[in-house]
Amino acid sequence: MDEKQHKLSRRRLIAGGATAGVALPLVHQFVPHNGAHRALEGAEAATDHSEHGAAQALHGGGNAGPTFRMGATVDHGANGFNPTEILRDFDWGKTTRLASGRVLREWTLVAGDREIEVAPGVKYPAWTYNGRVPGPTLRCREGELLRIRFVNASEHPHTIHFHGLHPAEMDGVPGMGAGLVPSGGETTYSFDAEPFGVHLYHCHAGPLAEHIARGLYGAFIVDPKQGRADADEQVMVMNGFNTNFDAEGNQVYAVNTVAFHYVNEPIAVERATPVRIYLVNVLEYDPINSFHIHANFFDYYPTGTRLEPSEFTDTVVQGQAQRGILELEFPYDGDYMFHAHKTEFAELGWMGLFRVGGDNLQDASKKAAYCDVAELEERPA
Ligand SMILES: [Cu+2]
Repeated sequence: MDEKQHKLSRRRLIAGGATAGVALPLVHQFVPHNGAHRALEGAEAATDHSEHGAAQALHGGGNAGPTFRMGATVDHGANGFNPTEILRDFDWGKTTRLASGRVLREWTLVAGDREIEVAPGVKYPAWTYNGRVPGPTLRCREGELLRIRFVNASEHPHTIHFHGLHPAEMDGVPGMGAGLVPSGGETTYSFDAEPFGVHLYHCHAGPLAEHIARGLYGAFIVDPKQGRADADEQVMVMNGFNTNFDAEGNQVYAVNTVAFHYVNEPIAVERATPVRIYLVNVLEYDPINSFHIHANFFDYYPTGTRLEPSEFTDTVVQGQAQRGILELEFPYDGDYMFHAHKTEFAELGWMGLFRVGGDNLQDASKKAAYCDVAELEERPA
């Protein structure tokens, strides 16, 4: 394709949401091959705001700047959820003690249809659990009895399929137990909380790929009986949006739905303090996803089902429905990127920053102190 055509396509991706409410009519293959992103709206904004430091300057998207407009953010109010809140929002449900002494933990999940903004100006007609994507992070403790009332307020039939150990009739798939729950219908899933680990739930109606891709999924965490050590706990659901509905890859990638959200609002963490990330990959239409942290390493517990880590690394790869727990501490203050090390995904939104130790490194004078080499003394070689 020629450059003009190329640029037009990219512009449609970036600004297309201005036409709002409809899927973006762009051709997927234009996206991954656009290595040298031109000085579109985004790059200009990044240049304008360069004095604000790393959050803007380190953005993906090639030399000229980001893929999406920098400085712009989505309307979290209209979306009805904010990824900064989703990050540390664990839904423990409502508990009662049964006569046997056992804990019964209950939730209600309501499926619905809702347009959400997944990148600045990019609207997507999502299907949601409890009005958000990802759905609520359901959290419980090993051995409890769980009961999930599912109400289908969407116009389409859906289910909830949980990963975990349970009888076939509680599996949330068509043709078994309650099977497909029609629009306006409801059912209740009930099973034991096992095994401990980080799991997920998602709709299992067909066509399955679309029912997942539209947003019907969430993290499901079962704590070990003895609990886990104190940490700054976070949940990251890696997802994407096939905004042109061709079922070939995605045009927007993210953790917790909104492209570049944690670049615009870095995740504040304390130095030398344990951080535990429950990482889940639900990405549809792409075979793999990954998580990479800069300038640090983490202990990795695949599926979180063992108490000893399998690996000490800075990068982990997950296929769809793979998940795990990452434990790490940040030894130094500053801003540290994390992103898919499938760099195509990073440039299309799957990127964020941890901000360690507050805003001190965003002070422009401090930055100049170590960036400016002009005043260094000359010395003989
Ligand atoms: Cu569904």
